[in-house]
Amino acid sequence: MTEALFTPFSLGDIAVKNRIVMAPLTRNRARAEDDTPYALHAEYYAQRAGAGLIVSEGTQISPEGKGYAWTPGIYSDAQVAGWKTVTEAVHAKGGKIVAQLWHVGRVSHTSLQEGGAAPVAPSAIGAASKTFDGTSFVQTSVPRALELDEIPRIVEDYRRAARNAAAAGFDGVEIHAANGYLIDQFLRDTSNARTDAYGGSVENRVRFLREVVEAVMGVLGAGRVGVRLSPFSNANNVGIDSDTLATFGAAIDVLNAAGVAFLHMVEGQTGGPREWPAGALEALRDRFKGAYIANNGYTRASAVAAVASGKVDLVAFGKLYISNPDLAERLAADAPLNPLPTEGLYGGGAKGYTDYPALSRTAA
Ligand code: 8OZ
Repeated sequence: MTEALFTPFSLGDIAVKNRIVMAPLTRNRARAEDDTPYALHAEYYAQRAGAGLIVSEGTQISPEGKGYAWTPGIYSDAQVAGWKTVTEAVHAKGGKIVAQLWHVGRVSHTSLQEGGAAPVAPSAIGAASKTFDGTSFVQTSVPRALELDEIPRIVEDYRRAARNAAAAGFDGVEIHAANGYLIDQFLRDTSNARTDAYGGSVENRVRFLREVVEAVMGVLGAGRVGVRLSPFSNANNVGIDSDTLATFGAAIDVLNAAGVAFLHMVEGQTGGPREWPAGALEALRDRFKGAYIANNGYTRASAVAAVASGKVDLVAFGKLYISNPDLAERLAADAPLNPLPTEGLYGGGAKGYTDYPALSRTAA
């Protein structure tokens, strides 16, 4: 029998050939002069088009949204042209790909910001986290708090990014609201100390998420928009909200009201232990009405079981997709996997990026 993991599905208006998702992976290989993806990226993503859905690496919606050296953007015409070569290559191989829209907020450094400016965040609270400035890992800079009248400008940056994603031929977008970046910084009371309409109560802290979702949906339609959350993760030292279930329950209610196509959940600590207070993940998962993509430490067996349970619609694999370009095909064949990579993760060129072997037809 065919396990449900290998059967087609529709996330809103995005029809996929299987339930295997390539998770977003920051690889820091954009062209240094203009943060643009190019032919190398097209080859990399096309190699991975056996996934039902690819979520692109985080792509900054504006220069201000950048937090690391050599991450790609989606705000300039050159970037749109670069991404177009990527989406065409993926589509030519029968894959689907959404753009992950990213603003890092405070997880940045003055050396990465235009004019050496301070990064922006809901509040002027620094994160005990590091970023990569192109030479070394450096402590992130203390941000400045956004003025109330600047927030609409950032929402507009998301709207422009959504238009650009459509122009570049993406099948949709994933709004990155996880891992301690800007939207997550607004959600949590550890990083948001605002006293205006965007801080304080849970309703106020989910306001920015709602406005971003509505702006992006207005461009693409809700059926092509998803959101990534990581309620139990302390990624980038964002801090654990004082009432995770209330805050993220309200965030999920925003997604339900908007009718977004999918929720992509980092289950537990990002890239770490699958830990959460008993029942809390399940409560949030079951609260969401659209397609649920589970992520974090899944194996073939646990992914098969999760989708078979009917509680999970798709499973996203990150690390395994680095060294197994044909991961979906290997899982379907129950074939051996290449070992996890130990170098070449961030920065560089083809080495450790597009040079991982696929199974030969005969071996399969
Ligand atoms: C690893 C290195 C840099 C960025 C995330 C976008 O955690 C990232 C990221 C991961 O969501």
